[in-house]
Amino acid sequence: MNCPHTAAAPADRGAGAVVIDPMVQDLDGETARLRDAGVLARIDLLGVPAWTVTRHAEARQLLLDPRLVKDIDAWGLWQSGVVTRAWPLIGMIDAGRSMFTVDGAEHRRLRTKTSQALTPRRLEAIRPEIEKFTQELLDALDAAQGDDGVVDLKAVFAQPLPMRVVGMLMGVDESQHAMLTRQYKAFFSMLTPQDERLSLLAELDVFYTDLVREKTARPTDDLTSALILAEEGGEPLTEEEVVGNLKAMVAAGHETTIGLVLNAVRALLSHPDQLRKVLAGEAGWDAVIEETLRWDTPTTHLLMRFATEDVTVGDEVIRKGEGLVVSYRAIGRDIEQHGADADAFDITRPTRNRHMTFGHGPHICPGAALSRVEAGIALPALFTRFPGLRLAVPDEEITKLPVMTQNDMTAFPVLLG
Ligand code: STR
Repeated sequence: MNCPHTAAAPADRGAGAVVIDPMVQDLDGETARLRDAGVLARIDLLGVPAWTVTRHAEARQLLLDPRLVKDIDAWGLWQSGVVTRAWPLIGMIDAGRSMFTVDGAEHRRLRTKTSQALTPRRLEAIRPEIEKFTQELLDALDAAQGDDGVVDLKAVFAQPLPMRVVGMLMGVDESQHAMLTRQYKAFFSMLTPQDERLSLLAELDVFYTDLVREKTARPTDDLTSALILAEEGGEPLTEEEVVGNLKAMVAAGHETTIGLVLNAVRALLSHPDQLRKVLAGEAGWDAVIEETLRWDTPTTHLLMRFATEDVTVGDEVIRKGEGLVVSYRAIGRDIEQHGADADAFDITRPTRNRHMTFGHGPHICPGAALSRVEAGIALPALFTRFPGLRLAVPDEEITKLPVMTQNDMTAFPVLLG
C-alpha cells in the first residue's frame, strides 16, 4: 500500500513491529503473532508506529490508568505533523468531541445520559420492537433466496437489524439507513481513498448536525432529544457534543453488532456439536454470545490512547506522547486468562464470561447490554425459524472486509434449509 507515512516515521521505532494487515488476509495468524510478540507489542499501522497491549490483565490495568488519554493532541506524532488527516485511520481517533474522545470529569458529563438510557432495565422497554424487526428480517431472508437457495445473511439480516435498532433509539429515520450503511462501509474500508473518506465524514457531519437542529426545534422521545435536553452538572451538552455522541452511537451500534451476530452464527455452523447442545437446551444462547465475544471479537483493535507521562508495563515503557492500541482479539485469546485451549471455541468454558471485549474502566462500552439483547433475540429467532441453516460455501471461503479495526465479513452466504 502506498503510504507517505512510512518514510516519515522514525526508522528505529518501526523495527520488529507486527505489521497490521489492512487487507485482513489472515486474522488468526495476526492474532497469534501479536500474542507471541509480548504483553506490550510494537505495531505498524500503515507506516505509523504504536504500542498495543495483547493481554487481559495488563489491558485491564492500562484501561484504568489516567495517564493514558484519548485526546489526540497528546500524541507526539500528531504534534510533530508526522501523522496528519491524510492517514487513513485518522477518523478512528480525530472523531470530534464526544464521550469517545474525552476523559475525566468532562467524560462523565458527556456519557451519563447515554449509559442511563442503555441499562438492562431500560432496554426491556424496546425488546418488543427488536423482536418485531427480527421477525420482519427473517421474512426478508426467506424472500431473498436466489434460485439456488443461497442468501447473504449479512446483507439481508445481520446488517439491517442493528441499524434499525440504533436508528430507532437515536431517532434516525429509516429512509436514511441505506445511506448510513453505505457511508460507514466506505468509512471503514481501507480500499476507500483517503480524500473520499474525508469528504464522506464531512457529509455525515452535515447530516448529523441537521438532525440535531431538527430535534432541537422539535424534541421527541429518542436518545438524541434526551441528549439535547440533558443538563449534566447543570451544564447542557453543546451541539458539537450531541453530534459527536450521536455519530459515535450510530457508528458503534451498527458496525460492532453485525460482527457479533455473524461471528456467532459462523462459530456455531463450524462447531455442530455445540450448536446441537444449544438447540437441545443443554447450553444457553447467553453462553454462545459470551464465548463468541471472547473468541472472535467484533473489534479487533481499538485506536487509540496516548501517554501523558512515561508508563511502565513489565520491561517496556510507553514513552510520553506515544500511542497505545488495545488489541481485543488477542486479549480474548490470552492463555493466562482463558487457559492453554484459549484458541478453541467452547461455549461451556468456565471463563467464557470473563472476557474484556467491551473494554474496561470509564470508557467501557455503554452499548454492551444493548448488543447482548440484540444478539439474544436474533440468534435463537434465526435458528428457530431455519433449523436447517447452513453455510453455502466452505468456511475457508468466507473473507474478511479490508478493515483494520473491525472484524467484519464481506458476505455470509447461507442456505436456509
Ligand atoms: C467512527 C467514526 C465516527 O464518526 C465516530 C466514532 C466514534 C465511536 C467509534 C467509531 C468512530 C468507530 C467504531 C468504534 C466506535 C466506538 C466503539 C466502536 C471504535 C471512530 C468499536 O469498534 C468498539
